[in-house]
Amino acid sequence: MARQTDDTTVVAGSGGVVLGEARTNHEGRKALLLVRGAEDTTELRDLARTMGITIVETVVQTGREDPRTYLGKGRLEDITDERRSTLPGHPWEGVDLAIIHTNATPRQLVGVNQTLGLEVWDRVRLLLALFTSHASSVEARTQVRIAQLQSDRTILRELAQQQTTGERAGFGGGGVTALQGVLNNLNRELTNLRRRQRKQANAQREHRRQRTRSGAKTVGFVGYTNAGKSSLFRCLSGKSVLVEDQLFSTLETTVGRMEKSPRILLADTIGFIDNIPNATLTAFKATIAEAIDADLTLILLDASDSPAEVVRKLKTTKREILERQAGGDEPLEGKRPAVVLTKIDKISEHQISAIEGLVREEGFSKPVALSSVSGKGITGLQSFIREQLFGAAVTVRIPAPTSQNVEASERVAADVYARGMVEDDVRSDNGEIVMQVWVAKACQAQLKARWGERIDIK
Ligand SMILES: Nc1nc2c(ncn2[C@@H]2O[C@H](COP(=O)(O)OP(=O)(O)OP(=O)(O)O)[C@@H](O)[C@H]2O)c(=O)[nH]1
Ligand SMILES: [Mg+2]
Repeated sequence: MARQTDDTTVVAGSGGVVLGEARTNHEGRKALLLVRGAEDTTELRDLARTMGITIVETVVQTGREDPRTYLGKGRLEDITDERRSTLPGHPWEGVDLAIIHTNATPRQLVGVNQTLGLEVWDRVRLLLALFTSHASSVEARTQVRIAQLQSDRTILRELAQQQTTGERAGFGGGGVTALQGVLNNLNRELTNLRRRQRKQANAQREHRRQRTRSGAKTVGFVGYTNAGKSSLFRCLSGKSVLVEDQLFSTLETTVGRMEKSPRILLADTIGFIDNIPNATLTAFKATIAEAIDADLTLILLDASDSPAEVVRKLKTTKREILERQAGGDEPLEGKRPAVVLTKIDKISEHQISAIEGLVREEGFSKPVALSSVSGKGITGLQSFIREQLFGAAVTVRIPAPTSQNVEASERVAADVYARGMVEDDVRSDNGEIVMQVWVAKACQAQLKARWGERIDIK
């Protein structure tokens, strides 16, 4: 999708709400942040910083949002005047972007763009730009592009609407027909991308099915962006994935085996963020599915967030999982997600217990608390995962074979491997086998029924 065609990159009208496959690197850009009322802008600033964009000034206007221009026409005109009169060295010099703090309507995006003559983003367009610059796999690029085209389409429709009602002059001189042409191209690309995404999702589902058939179990990591999912994944799998102190470093799902437990697969995936419109979120559903439809879903919470924030994120994540399970085609048969508290090296024991209490109040069992940096709690989590998936560990003893059944021991051992997860396998000279195995109660019963005297499970 590095391809850049004239028909997808569209600068709408003068100044331009830039649509389509525009630049992917925004490092070094300067922006004005437009805020209505007393809103907390921390998250948006973090997102901008992640992309290397400097917010040179925050323009705040009290009162209610203007449906057409967000800040109000007067205020926008003041900004334009100030921009025109900036002298060299002024902080506004080189500003080529205005960011609306919240999710704006297409009408507001077009309105602000027309008055300021600057490229305009709202929160969603900022997220999409960030996703675009972080997307490295075909899967991630496909979903990001779908989300972006959907968002562009709403703006094109707004422009078409304004033309029809005479609010706006022709589009790039070509009028309604040119605009329709652009919309048609966009729709065609969307159809192709959706087909591709369906294929990818089917292939992914087939992979999952094969893994299940081979007896492997999957653990999915779900949580907000920056919760520490990739760090934990790296800790448990030894596989290197991108870990960064920035939002949305991970955009696709990586599956790896848990170290020393080859039959346990871990799925690291994209994180959540608040207030993403459904249309945008839908594009990422296939990716998150891997983690949510897992045999065991772990909700990761950054324990160094404030307690109120931890609870809020837990509630949202839980709701997302339940919604997804209800709407999914593979119901989870009563599998309950478990909670993991991350980054406990950053807080005190006292704070950890307080957060554990809050998690339990939300109806979860005691969370596993750990740090991927200090390593504390990691073995605890490994045991927890094995126990959840395979039941408690048992000692399986296969007595030395008698002269009548020389091969039998190997057959029994192979069956144990097939049903459970063998951690330790000691073979004595006389042919006796003793293994440590994580195996579900039902499978233990099957083993006993099948092999009788030839197996001993404790
Ligand atoms: N102190 C401390 N920092 C951690 C720990 N785990 C992760 N971090 C840091 O938190 C930041 C985010 O970690 P990631 O593992 O990339 O988080 P993520 O959930 O995969 O984030 P996205 O992929 O962006 O959604 C990084 O700077 C990590 O170094 C931990 O246990 N302790
Ligand atoms: Mg990650």
